Amino acid sequence: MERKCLDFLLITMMLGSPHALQAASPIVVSSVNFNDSTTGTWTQSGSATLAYGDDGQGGQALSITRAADYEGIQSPTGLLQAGVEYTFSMRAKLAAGGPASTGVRFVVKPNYNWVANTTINDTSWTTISGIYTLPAGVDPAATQIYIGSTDQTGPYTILIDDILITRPAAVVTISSVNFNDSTTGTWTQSGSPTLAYADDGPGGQALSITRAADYEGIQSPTGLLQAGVEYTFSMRAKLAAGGPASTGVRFVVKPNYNWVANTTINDTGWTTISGIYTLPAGVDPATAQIYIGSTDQTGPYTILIDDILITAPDTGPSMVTISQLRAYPEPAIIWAAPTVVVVLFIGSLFIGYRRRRTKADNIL
Ligand SMILES: [Ca+2]
Ligand SMILES: [Ca+2]
Repeated sequence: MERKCLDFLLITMMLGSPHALQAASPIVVSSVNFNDSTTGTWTQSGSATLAYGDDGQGGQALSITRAADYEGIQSPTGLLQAGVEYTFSMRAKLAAGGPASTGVRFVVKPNYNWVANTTINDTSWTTISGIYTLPAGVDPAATQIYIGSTDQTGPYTILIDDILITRPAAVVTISSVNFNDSTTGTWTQSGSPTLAYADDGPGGQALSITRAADYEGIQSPTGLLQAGVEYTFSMRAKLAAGGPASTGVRFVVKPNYNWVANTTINDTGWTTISGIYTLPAGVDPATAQIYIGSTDQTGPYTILIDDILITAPDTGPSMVTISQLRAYPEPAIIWAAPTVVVVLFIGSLFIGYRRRRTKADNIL
């Protein structure tokens, strides 16, 4: 009974965060440049002879004299997590006096997956780069990356530099509309355009907006944005055939009518429109609203819009909306106080802050 009276925002504290994660600026997982004549957090693999030499850019590179394909250096274990797409890169070169070319790659244990296998030579540095996601069922704690190289007729020496493992930064999806269900989702009509749905190319629907004024199209709910947060706005847009050959399309944020990511689109292909935005100081977040604006031409014309996505950096504990909560099994309240409530879901622990109920809220 008590539970039905609760009205709170929840913050995910442990597992099972229900918000989507999207790519943003990358986070460095491991970086070794050898300039301090150490292998950093990486360690020797096998019985290679390790030394340091000129890296050609004012620092040091690692020299690996190796007699087997696994000999060189290896990362700490447990560097990688499941379900994350990592980017691996390094520079490599053969030392003079050995084979003229060989294959070099990253190898990920325990499955010995090769990543970015690349032929290098003894004349210049080659950048080796590839992406990798742990296979299903692999225990992330058991994973380890080493540098592998192709066996030749005898031992030989490779030079390695600038090992860099990155992962996408986690972001929270604030608003996402793909129109595939022939609705505008949580967004609503702005002005008096004619809205319709059309083929989006990848097998779904896009929104067709026939508009006669620069503000006509669709708009977000109000109160989507918070002060002091850098949001990324993106969408795809295209002009319908038979209208102008190009026009400007952007996001516009009220109440200050800030333009975000103003981009010229055409009627031949989809253009991705993307930009970052932070509410100006002094704007009441509750009044902020995003709409899609477009440049007036000589008369009304039609634009196609798809894949609107508003994201914010995931700063760790994050807000969960009531509608997301309702997708969870019955929660169990394990502790509550006037302003804080702790709720246990299956596999997840949440701490929420009670707030005043508003008309728009759904009650659990
Ligand atoms: Ca270096
Ligand atoms: Ca779509």
